[in-house]
Amino acid sequence: MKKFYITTPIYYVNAEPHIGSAYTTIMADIVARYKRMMGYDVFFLTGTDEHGLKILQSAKKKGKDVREFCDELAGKFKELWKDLKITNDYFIRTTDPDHEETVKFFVRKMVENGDVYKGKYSGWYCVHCETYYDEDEVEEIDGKKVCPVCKREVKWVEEENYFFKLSKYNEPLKKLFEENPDFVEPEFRKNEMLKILEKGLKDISITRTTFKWGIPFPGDEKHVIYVWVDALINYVSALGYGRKDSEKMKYWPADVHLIGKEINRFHSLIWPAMLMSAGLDLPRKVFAHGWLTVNGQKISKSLGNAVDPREFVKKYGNDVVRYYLVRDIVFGKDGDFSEEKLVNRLNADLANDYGNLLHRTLAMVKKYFNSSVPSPGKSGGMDDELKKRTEETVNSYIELMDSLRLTEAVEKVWEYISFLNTYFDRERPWILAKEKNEERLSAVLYNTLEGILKVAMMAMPIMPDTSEKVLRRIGFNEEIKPEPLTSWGVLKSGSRAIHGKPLFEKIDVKKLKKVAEVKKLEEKDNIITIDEFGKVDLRVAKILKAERVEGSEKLIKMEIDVGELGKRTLVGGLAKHYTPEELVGKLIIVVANLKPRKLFGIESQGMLLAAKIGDKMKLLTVEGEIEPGAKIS
Ligand code: ME8
Repeated sequence: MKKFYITTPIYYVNAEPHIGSAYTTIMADIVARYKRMMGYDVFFLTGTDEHGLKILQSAKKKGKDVREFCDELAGKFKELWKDLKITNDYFIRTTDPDHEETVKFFVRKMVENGDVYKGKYSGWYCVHCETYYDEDEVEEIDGKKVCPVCKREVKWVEEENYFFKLSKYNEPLKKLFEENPDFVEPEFRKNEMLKILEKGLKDISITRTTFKWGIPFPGDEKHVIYVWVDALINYVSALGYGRKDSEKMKYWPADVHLIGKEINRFHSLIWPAMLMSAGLDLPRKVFAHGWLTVNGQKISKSLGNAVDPREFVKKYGNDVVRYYLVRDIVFGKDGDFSEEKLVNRLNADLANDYGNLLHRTLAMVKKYFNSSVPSPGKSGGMDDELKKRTEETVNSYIELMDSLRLTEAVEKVWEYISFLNTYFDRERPWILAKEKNEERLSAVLYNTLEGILKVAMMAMPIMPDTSEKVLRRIGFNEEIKPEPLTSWGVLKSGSRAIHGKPLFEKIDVKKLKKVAEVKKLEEKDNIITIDEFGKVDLRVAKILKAERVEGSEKLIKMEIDVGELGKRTLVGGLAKHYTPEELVGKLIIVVANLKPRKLFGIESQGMLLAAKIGDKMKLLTVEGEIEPGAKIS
């Protein structure tokens, strides 16, 4: 069996997954499912990138232990992929001990090959991109040096580091690009790489000494391995390279590394050079897709537009989101995600073109053939054209999918759906029924069903649940293999067809816009619903003990009694307004169901309420005596 190995980038666990990471993973899943359908032995890898300064800083900011922080976020990625029905064969984490073993083995190979030396590094560093830059690479905004990719401020770094002789591989890389013109796609992305090679590659620093959150450099444990070197090796460590359990290395080299455009240089230049140094085969292709914006804006947490794909999956269904992404965002180019466009696609392509075709065909099979798939009948009308068109569509679909032109492949399928609708309209089965021309009636319905079978199969990698449903409805219950796609007349006459409900429900775009407008107004006026308010658990609490937090000018640590909820520790910024003695015995109001957070290493289990104006601050309390734990409503 022919093998096929596809990877996504391993995502940083500094934040929760969003529509951008979901996009790459869904596209990779489409390719993986397609290859499996075509009979390949597929290995599909995704995972998380967990070392380096960026992750360490993110964990610290949240007051969390870095390992726990990574566990939590890696879990969120895994969960999301499960919800999105991603069919990855393995999920790698760079904190896995197995990965560490492979990374050390790999780096030792590079050292043995004479490609690593000690030197002094000085230059700019972007923590967000975990990338080194030369003086002529950084940009300047408002007098500050910023990263050319993410535009965040860069830091000056001076360290004694180990270097990798990347410059030694400049010529071999040029040769690789010459001999494999499709090594990097799309072509304009390849040209960007060729320009870098023309300029000439410089050696790169591959270790850090100023923090410890990484894999120790073999032989000199003061250093940790640079996070990108550690991360790239995931593609072979997931297969067991350099370890006892290396039988999965049969999948190497990767057939495609699917990535976003901003990390192309790492995958198309640095990674192949590392592989040459370690004496491993090179990946067959790096495909760098474009960037998604949301309603025309860059996806960013600070803009608050980091779309959670689950929201849309819940509202419209997984298959609809997958279809929209592959159809509307031309694979390889930048594109924009918008709910309105998604709904338009749902209404036009899915409910109208596809759903209606199935619905009206099955309605007639039910009416005239008692829901049993009719016989192929007598050939005539546009039948030959339909067969020719089917063959052409299937052939170009296969060619386009194989060359990762995913959007074009889907377009071809929908052009074919359009043709099937024309066929149905021109052959007018309702007239054939009236005329009692049973032979032609059964032929037209059979052929349309057979066409729908091809559609369902071609759409299988994109909309797996819908395709399964459609196949069941048209009476095709066999195993999915390439043959039913490439040969005509596969449906068995007499099998049971199921009419059922429409495949997709249409959405009223006008209503959707109104809902969005109301939501915007509410957000603007800070209006919340009674349900949202109801989520806040406000309670009366009694302060039992209070003391200043050492090292902090503002904070006071308190022990409070919240009645039925028990005793708790609370940390509040009260030190400039109250002495600890004044606080003891007071009845205060607290938010009792706030997620605990750490302040100065102390876990605060709630928040107290106080009124504040200028420098003045007064605690909220209750009139008269009441038991601690009393609910406020
Ligand atoms: O770069 N549009 O991880 P990362 C499309 N850990 N794709 C997007 C996107 C957007 N707006 N935002 C993110 C890293 N992506 C490294 C990779 S690999 C050895 C190490 C996708 O969490 C896209 O695939 O920053 C991009 O390359 C990747 O997420 C970056 O993920």
